[in-house]
Amino acid sequence: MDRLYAAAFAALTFTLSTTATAGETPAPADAKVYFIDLNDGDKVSSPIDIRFGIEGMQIVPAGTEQEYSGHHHLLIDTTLDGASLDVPIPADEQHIHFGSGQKEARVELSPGEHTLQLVLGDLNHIPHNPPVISERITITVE
Ligand SMILES: [Cu+2]
Repeated sequence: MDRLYAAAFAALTFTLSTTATAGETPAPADAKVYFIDLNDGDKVSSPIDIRFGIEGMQIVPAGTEQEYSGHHHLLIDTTLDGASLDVPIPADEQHIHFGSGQKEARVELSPGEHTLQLVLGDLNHIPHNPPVISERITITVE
C-alpha cells in the first residue's frame, strides 16, 4: 500500500515539475481563436478553404517575440489536453503549423467525419497560459 502511494506521489511530482517548465507565455483570459465560416455539423467537400479567426491577440510568424501574439495550429482528428498543452505542439499530419502567420488554409480531407480544432502556439509552438483553443467541431466531408 505504502509503495503504491509513493509511486503515485512520484508520478504527480513529475507532472507538476514538467508543467512548471513550459506553457508559460501569458494570454489574455478573453482571447480566442475560431473558425470563421465552418460550424459544428457542417457538410463540406474537399479541398476545404478554412479561415482562422482570432480575437484579443495578434498573429505573428513563429519565433517572433511579442506580447500577446502567436501563430495558428490546426488539429485534425485529434486534440490537445493535460500535459500536451505544456509542450511544443507536434508537427505531423494531424497537427498543422502555420508558422508564417497564415490566417487561412486549403486542406484536403478524406470522405467521412473529421474533427477540427484551432490552437494558438507561442514563439516556440507551445500553447499559451491559459490555452487559446477553439471549440472542437465535427464536419462531414462528402
Ligand atoms: Cu507552431
